[in-house]
This record gives sequence, C-alpha cells and structure tokens, in this order.
Amino acid sequence: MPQFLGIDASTQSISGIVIDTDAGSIVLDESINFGSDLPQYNAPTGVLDNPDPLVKHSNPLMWVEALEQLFGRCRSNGFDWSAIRGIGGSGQQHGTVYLNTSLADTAAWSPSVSLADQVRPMLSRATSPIWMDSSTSAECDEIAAAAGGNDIVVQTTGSIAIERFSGPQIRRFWKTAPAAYEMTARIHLVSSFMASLLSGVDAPIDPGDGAGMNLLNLTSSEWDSAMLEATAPGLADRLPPVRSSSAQVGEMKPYFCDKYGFNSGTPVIAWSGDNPNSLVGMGAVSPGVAVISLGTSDTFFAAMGRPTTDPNGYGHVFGNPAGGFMSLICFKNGSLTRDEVRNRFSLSWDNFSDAILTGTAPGNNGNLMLPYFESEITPRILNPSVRLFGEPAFMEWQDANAAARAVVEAQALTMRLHSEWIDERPRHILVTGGASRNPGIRQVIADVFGAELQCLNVANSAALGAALRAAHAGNDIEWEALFDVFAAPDRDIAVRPNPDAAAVYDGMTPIFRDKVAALQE
Ligand code: XUL
Repeated sequence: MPQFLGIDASTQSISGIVIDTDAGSIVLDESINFGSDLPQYNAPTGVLDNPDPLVKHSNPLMWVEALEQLFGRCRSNGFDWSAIRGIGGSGQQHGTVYLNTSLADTAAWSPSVSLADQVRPMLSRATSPIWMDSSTSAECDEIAAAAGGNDIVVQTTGSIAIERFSGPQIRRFWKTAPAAYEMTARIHLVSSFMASLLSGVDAPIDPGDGAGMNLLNLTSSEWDSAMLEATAPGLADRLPPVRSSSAQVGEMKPYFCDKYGFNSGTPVIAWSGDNPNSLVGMGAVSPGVAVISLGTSDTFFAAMGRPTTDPNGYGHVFGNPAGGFMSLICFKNGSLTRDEVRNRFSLSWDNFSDAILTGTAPGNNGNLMLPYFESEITPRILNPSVRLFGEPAFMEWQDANAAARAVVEAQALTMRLHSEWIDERPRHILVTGGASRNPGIRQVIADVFGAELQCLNVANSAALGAALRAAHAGNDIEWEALFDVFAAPDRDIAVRPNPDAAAVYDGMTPIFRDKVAALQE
C-alpha cells in the first residue's frame, strides 16, 4: 500500500497528511499548533512579539521542534511511518532562515539529542522574518531603483519589489546586521529549510516558492544576476540552487529513520510554497478555475495560460508546480480578522454563519467595514485602521449580525476588486481553508463574485497538494488520476450565487473602493 506524506509548515501550525494511493484515501491528518503545543516559544499565532508593528518574525527552532512533535505524536498513536514511499512539503511563503553553515556540511545528527538543539548553533540569525512583515519599504525602493525601476522588477520576477518578499528582507538584514550577514553561508526559504532538515542536503528552491523572493528570473527559472546585485553583496553564493518542483532532493536522513521508523531511502521531493501546493491540492493546475484560500492570509490564485502581471502591482506571478505559471493575490487580514469580530461578540462559528445568513441581507443595509486590524498587503495599508460606516448600532459595535456580514463582505469585495487584472475569468471558484467550512462565509463569496462556489472535503489543501506532488514525482501516477480521487469537489456543498445580490454588489464595489482609497491617502 504506497503511502505519501505531505507536510505543511504554515504560520500557525505544522500539519501532515498521508494519502494511500491504492486505497484512494487519506490515512493520516494531524497538526501541531504553535500556540497550544509549543507555548514555550511565546508565539500563540506563530509570530513573535515585537514593539514595531511592522516587524513580524518567527523562531525557526519552533518549526523544527513542531516537525519532531508531528512525527513523534503520530508514532505514539500507532502510525507506521515505514509505509511512506515519498515525502513532499509546503512552507509559508517568503520567510527566510539564515545559517552559518550549509546543511549539507552537517555530520550525522545524533538521535539522542533533539533536532532543535542540533540546529540552534547553525543559525546565523536567531529569528526568521515571515510573510506578515512589512518593515522593508526603504529596501523595496532601493532594490527597484538599483534594478532600473519596478517595471523591470515586475517583468523580470513577476512582482514589483514588495515588503514581505525575501529579497527586500535579505537586504534589510545585510543593512542592519552586516557582520551576521557576513557569517551567513546559506539563506533558505521555509520550504527549502524544512526539505534540507529532512534530507540532510542543501535542498533547492522550486520556481513556485522562488518567485516569491524578487530574485528569480521567471523566464529562465534561474536566479537573476541583476536582481541579486540590486539586493545584497555576495548573495549568489548564499542561495541554494533552483530546481523543478518535482525534483527529488534527497532521501530521508538516518536521524528520522532511526528515531521515528521511516524507511531508509525514502525520497524527499522539493518543497514548495503553500499557495503553489494548494493549487495542486485543489486540482486547479490548469486555467479556468480560481481558488480562494481562507487561512491566516486569504489568497486568490489561479493557473495562468500566460504570465500576465498586475498593473497595480499587488498581484504576483509564481511558478505552477505542475508546469507553467500561476497568479496570486494575498490579503493579510484573513482568519485572525474574522476571529477579532467573532470574539468581540462571543459568537461561535455557527452563530457567525447564522448572523450572516438569517440576520442580514446582501449589502448589509448599507453597513460597511474597512477591517484593517493589521497592516494590509492588498490594498497597501501600513497604518492599520478599522472603520465602520452605516447605522448607529453598527458603528458603535452593538450589532453582531451586521458586524459578521460586514467583515466578510469587505474581504470578498477586496478580492473581487483586486483580481480583475487576471485574464482568465473563472468558470467557477474553489474554496479551501478553515473558513471555507462556514456556510455564511461561502454564500457571501459566491454572491460577491456572482459565481458558483465548490468546496473540497479536505480543509488543508497545501498539505494535500504536497502529498499529491510526492505521489506524482517519479511514480508514474498522472495528475488527473490523483485529482479524480483526492481533489473531487464535494457536490453536496456547491453554493450558487443569489441572483438578486449581483446588482447590490455592483453598486457597493465602487463605494468600498473609494473608502479604501481615502484610508490610503
Ligand atoms: C503569499 C503570502 C501568504 C503566505 C501565507 O504571497 O504571503 O499567503 O504564503 O503562508
């Protein structure tokens, strides 16, 4: 019974999904939460406290320890890792890990010492900037200027220079800690760092995640020497190579075989970013369907026939792990923002859904929220601000029903506005992520886009995509065969748009856009 493991190293947790391709079933779905399972790291949502609200870092040792907990907990619960025939992975995008040695230089790790203790002395930077960080505006300007302008940066890399992308983050490290930068032998993404830990080689970066660095030339799929030069000195020597998403990077390191029972020789496939993995996990690797992923960040993405770019600079082009390209737009105020509103009124998720579906109607009686509890990526808002417009009870946070609908309508309207640049209009939209289970949230998205929404049975499409990539790579299993079994939408929960809502949202979209523009001024 061939089984394949997909691991998702995300902002708030590390999860593993195991698929059995003969049985056509998921045989393991387990998660380690940084807040509840690793409270000693003081990062309940995976992010370390920092006095500067624009700085968002995590502790890479927390990720290492969570990986071990995942393997250890499943084994204690009786799961047999020796059945695994291939391992793929997914990492939160853009985050960087700084090492004073190449991971390939490490001697055999001792199974009697924790991995975190063995990795600690290898770090040349104790913390890792992650995708939520927006502290690098100056570095973005410097990189764009050195490269000849953002028009060139976007043509070359698929995105303008953006605060959370790895290149600007690396430049800031070089500027603020030049001695530590000098001592840095390797800079990995979260994805390639995790793949390196498992395989004991310096794992490459794939074009799916590599395109989120402002360093990869999209046409050649190699590091772009002009972008490297514009970013930091000596960067070419510090980056791992770029290789295809389906490349085998190595075999499971003896440390994991001895300690947790993996077979020696188990292939480790190149890891990719969480959004490229989700594209695979949703079975959406060909143009024509769009995916909305509702997680810590909300994202909107789709496979692209040709790599067009966003004239407003918000959207990105990444490598599609199944070949070609994908679009991506990222919204930072995702699940934590929905939670803020829900917690304010002590609503359960069922109450939250009922508030939307039975307590309010499309358009929310004119009540409208700008829900920027955190600084925002799309649209760009560096000074977080929450604004309420409409009826007095709503504006005084006294109307739970209107507040629940307002936050979700604002999120969906933002997605609609900022996805208009993508060439292919989706035939339908697939939704994934924790909040895709919520009927009220699903209905608002279907209504705002005027499109049918379909859901999968698996909430964590990034981990599933990583497992599917492991099954596809080198195993002669076609994508379509895998998608038919593992990524078939659940027909029972297809959501049709309410025909009366279209006119309401057509009218509301420009009002919302103008209020956001006023906030940005
Ligand atoms: C994508 C992005 C986020 C992270 C979340 O560009 O920044 O979706 O990948 O893990």
